[in-house]
Amino acid sequence: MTQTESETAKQTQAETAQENKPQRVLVVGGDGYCGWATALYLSNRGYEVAIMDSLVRRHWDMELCVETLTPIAPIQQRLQRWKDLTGKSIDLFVGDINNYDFLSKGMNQFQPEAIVHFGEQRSAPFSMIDREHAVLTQANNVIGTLNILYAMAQDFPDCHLVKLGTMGEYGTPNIDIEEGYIKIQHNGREDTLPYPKQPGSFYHLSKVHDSHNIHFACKIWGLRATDLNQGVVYGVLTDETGMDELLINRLDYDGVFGTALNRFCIQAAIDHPLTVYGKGGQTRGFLDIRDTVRCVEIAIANPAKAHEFRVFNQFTEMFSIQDLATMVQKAGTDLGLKVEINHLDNPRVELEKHYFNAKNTNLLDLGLQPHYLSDSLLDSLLNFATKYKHRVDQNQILPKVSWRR
Ligand code: NAD
Ligand code: USQ
Repeated sequence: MTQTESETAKQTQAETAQENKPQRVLVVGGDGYCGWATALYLSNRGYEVAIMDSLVRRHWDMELCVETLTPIAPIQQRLQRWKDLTGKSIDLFVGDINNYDFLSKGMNQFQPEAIVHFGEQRSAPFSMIDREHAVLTQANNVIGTLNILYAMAQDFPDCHLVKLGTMGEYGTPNIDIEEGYIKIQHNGREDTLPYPKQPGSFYHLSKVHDSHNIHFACKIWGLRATDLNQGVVYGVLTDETGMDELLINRLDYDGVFGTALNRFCIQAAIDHPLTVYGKGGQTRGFLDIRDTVRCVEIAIANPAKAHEFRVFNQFTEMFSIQDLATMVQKAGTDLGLKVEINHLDNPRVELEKHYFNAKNTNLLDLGLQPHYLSDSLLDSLLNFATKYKHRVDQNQILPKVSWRR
């Protein structure tokens, strides 16, 4: 072999090793509901994963005197159990991404090729409690994301940011909802522009502010980012979190952090009437947590290009709240539960009857095979809720936060 041939062979070997090297993914917010399931899923799929989390969500739970239905172990114990079971290590960085020094040091230590950013205050009712909670939500979310953008621009310009946004950024317009952008003709001219945003809480607004900041950073610094506008997530078990009691995921049912379908299943399990707010005609996009983790992997495996700010609507089905309540009632009755539906005065200011037709083809085109809401999933969620129903605090079921002043 000539010297040139041997150098070429070495280079090819190095390139192959590089290609086969597991991708390093930093999961910010990896101690939370979506983040924990995603971190384990990616680790199981061969990615090198690190979790960065301030554990502030556990602190907010304590402040509100609420607890997940499922007893979740401390993050260090969770990770040790994962390692014992699978032999796979997940690095842990405990700290607040609002602290730029902490964030930048952690990123430089781990050297991420992709960052999945779940690390925000994610409850609409929490953000509407009072001025302090609105400010906390927007400061926590907007500054954290801005810090990530600066850290990427400074040291990791090729890293791909996969950011969790929300379908709630769009609100409920009387036209079809596109994926991030809309073609508009105006006075004889045409442009493709960011889709208009009409969010319904200070939390949802924080996501809109994030989206604008990320879009701008991609434009001026050439960063690459995918905004996953996720709908309401339901379910609790994934292949990984179901492996062991110590790996169990959180399942919120309280009036602040609990979300619609999960709440309804737990209410049915404890014989509490389902809490439909107002007429229940509010329609939203929903998805199974097993699809959340897969969507994130799809986004990582198909990265955005430099300068690109890509938006995927991440949900698999649309339901009205009344539809969901009726489905839970039927599934519960079949299991021998007595399930009533209550229509409460709506604590939120939102349309209870409206047009809602959102596009969601981007992730499907990249290979997402959805888990649709089924009787068997509802059965398993109801059985799961029944197993842990002794942990329910009945005082935390009814909504206590009002949007009105
Ligand atoms: P979660 O509250 O269970 O988890 C969020 C995690 O982020 C927590 O562990 C928290 O400690 C951490 N965190 C918050 N602020 C942080 C900070 N400044 N620094 C470091 N860590 C911080 O929430 P979730 O339900 O897993 O949601 C995750 C993301 O997905 C959020 O951005 C949310 O807006 C989005 N999302 C969630 C849903 C849903 O139905 N759960 C739907 C759509 C979008
Ligand atoms: N609702 C009820 N009864 C309940 C709870 C909720 O009728 O007991 C109604 C609400 O009024 C609302 C709808 O159900 O119309 C959804 O409320 P939710 O609490 O399930 O979800 P939401 O506040 O929108 O927030 C959740 C997550 C958030 C995410 C969002 C996605 O907490 O992080 O961004 O879902 S989306 O809804 O698509 O914006």
